[in-house]
Amino acid sequence: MKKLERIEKFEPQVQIESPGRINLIGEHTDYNEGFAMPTAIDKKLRLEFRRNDSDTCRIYSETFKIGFEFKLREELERGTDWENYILGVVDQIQKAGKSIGGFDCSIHSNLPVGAGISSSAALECGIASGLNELFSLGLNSLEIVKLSQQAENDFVGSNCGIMDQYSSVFSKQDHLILLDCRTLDVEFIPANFKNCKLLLLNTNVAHNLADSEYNSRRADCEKAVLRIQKDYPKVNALRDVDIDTLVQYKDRFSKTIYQRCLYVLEENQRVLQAANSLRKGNLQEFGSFMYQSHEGLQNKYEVSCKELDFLVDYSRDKDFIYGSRMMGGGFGGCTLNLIEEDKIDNYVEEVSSAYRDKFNIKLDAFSVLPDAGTQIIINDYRL
Ligand code: GAF
Repeated sequence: MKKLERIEKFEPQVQIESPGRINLIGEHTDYNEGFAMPTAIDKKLRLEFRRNDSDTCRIYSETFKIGFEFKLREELERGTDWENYILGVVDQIQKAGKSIGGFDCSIHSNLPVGAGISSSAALECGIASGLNELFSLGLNSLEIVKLSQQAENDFVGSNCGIMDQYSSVFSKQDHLILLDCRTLDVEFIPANFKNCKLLLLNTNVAHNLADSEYNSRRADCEKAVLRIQKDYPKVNALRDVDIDTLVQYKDRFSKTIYQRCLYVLEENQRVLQAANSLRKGNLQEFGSFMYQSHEGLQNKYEVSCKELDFLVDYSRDKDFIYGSRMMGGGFGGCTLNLIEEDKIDNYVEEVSSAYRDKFNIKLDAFSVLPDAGTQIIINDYRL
């Protein structure tokens, strides 16, 4: 593996737009085969590809001015975090018995990294989609999603669920996905937020427990399922457990494990209730589920952090904010806020200054729109 200082400008043969995602509600439910409500957003990567008729792959981020190159071989060497998202996809493609040649890829981004809006899934799915087109691999969209998730599980070492990759690929403009993470059945719910907008407040912190704690939350849930299965063999995931059944384990599980499971069961219910609120157009009610979700993540699932809690608490007495919660895996990243549009500027100014006073950290704020998943542009006259 070699660092790359720059890449020659080239006419792309394939271009891909690969978006980040938000999740309205349903956090840490995907790997428990439950429900979530994500959508892709109008912040994305643009990846340009061309074949280079060699066995060398060159990847360069025009935005961050970093790059690397590697040679195609059976056993790929591991690199740094962002390199591994790419290498992991190439590795999965090879393991699927598909053959690719050398390629050049340059990447432009307006997607903040480490903000919990899944720049990693955008990168994995963007690379997988681009190589699929460039080398006619014949993968369908669901195969791209699963291969990208597997790349993250195997190569990067994060046992993530399917939500991020699924929404990055399959979203529809101006809609939210009510996603059943077990069956992958979806309902596209119109994102009718009336006079409100979705505002992200980026704490600009990324506590480094994130990966290990994420994997240990998942392991806790799986341990609980194994125990419940002994009495209820049909239980395959927390999705199959109802709250009355869980209560029977209150004294048999540690308090921590019991609380983790309770959070997941409650969050699954909240997603379905919140979907109803949206269908009825009741944004206040929808927002109250966002606050409940945050409380569960903070106190039962314990994946929040003081910076996220501060931002959610700060919003509570503002009648123009209907809901606020941490988003994504946790331990940093963004809060998602459902806020009346004409109040955004003043609120951002106020909360930024309170956040700076408290933590001496600059807050970043940006509103996002639900947008379409992966877009593919093929300049096939060159292929
Ligand atoms: C991360 C993971 F990648 C998702 O699969 C999901 O579990 C999320 O955290 C929490 O809801 O984004």
